[in-house]
Amino acid sequence: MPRKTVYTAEIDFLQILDEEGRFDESEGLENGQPILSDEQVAYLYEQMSICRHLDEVAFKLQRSGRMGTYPQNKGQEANAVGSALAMKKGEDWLVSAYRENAALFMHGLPMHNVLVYWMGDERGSKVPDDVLVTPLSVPIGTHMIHAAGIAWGMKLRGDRDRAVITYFGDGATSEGDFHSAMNFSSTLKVPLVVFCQNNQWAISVPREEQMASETVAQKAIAYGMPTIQVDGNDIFAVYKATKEARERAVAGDGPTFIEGVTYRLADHTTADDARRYRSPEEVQAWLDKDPLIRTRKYMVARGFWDDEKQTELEARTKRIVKEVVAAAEGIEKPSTTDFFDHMYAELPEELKRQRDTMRTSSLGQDPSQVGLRAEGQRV
Ligand SMILES: Cc1ncc(C[n+]2csc(CCOP(=O)(O)OP(=O)(O)O)c2C)c(N)n1
Ligand SMILES: [Mg+2]
Repeated sequence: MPRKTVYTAEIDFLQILDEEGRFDESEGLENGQPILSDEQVAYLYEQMSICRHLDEVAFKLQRSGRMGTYPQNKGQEANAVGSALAMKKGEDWLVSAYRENAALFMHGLPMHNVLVYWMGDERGSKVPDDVLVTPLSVPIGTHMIHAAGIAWGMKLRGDRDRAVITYFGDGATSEGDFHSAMNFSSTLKVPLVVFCQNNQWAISVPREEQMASETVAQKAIAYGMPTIQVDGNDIFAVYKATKEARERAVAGDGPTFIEGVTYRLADHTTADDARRYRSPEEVQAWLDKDPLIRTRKYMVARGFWDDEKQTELEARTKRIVKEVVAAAEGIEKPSTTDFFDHMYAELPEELKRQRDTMRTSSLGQDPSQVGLRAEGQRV
């Protein structure tokens, strides 16, 4: 019996706005107009700029001891904003990892929540009830199962015109949870957009060492999921692919995989020094593909952006971020007995005793007050 081919596959790559700011009309127009209006592009540019500046300020906060660890989003903003615009605010759920700040802000997460979280305060995870965003998730891949579950819930309840998007990194695709989420969501045909931010690195492990497959997108083929690779620094390509994926999801056609090819321009987190494992040439090549520069070139070429508008935006961005930092740092200090109050519905007797001891001992006091009292006693 001659062998026969039982399966063949191809992966499309979508790019609409290239790094020179050139626009591909064959993919980028709808009814003769760009798929993103000039107002939408300006809005996304502003969101990316705010996110970028927040990153820079967060880095300084960490370096000056005012924040714990922080993972910069720098370079990956187009993946976040292009996809967030394609999802429906207030209807769809965003289930993210930790490098999609701009998407979360666009869907209503107060910006200071993110800073509070990275300042080590769990109240940063308290998302307002009307914001359909899950808390930041650092355990790699675990949140993807929650995303599949939320989408399954939508399907079981018969929700109309609602979907879920989950974000994760290239490294997350090596986790078992990724595969569980892929399998459940595709077999159950849930309304999910599975969005991989392929930023080429999982801390110090490059993509080529992380996986033997040429693309991340092809992993979805094994799960029978439609899949596409897009230029993740191109807001148009990201928006278009996500919009199509969402349409498929709400039509009942199940999940779609999107690989947004991008680059982590900063260190993995403030606890990392990427210069130890990657070359300046590699970083420079990606700096040239920066989504903000590219979008700005497009706006200038279309005639709705100039240096004056840029200066105005920079001033506005600085003002916004300053207010966000003040809000984050101004939050009421947590009490050292909080963990007793929120762990149990009914606190066991022994723990009650421990809590009360804690409250009356110096350990339970605001450290600055303890210092003052100690000083006073010396006098
Ligand atoms: C379950 C789990 N294992 C290991 C880690 C440690 N860790 C933190 S980030 C990271 C790499 C993640 O890489 P990727 O998924 O590509 O996301 P990126 O940080 O590049 O955005 C690892 C292994 C973790 N947070 N959770
Ligand atoms: Mg990565």
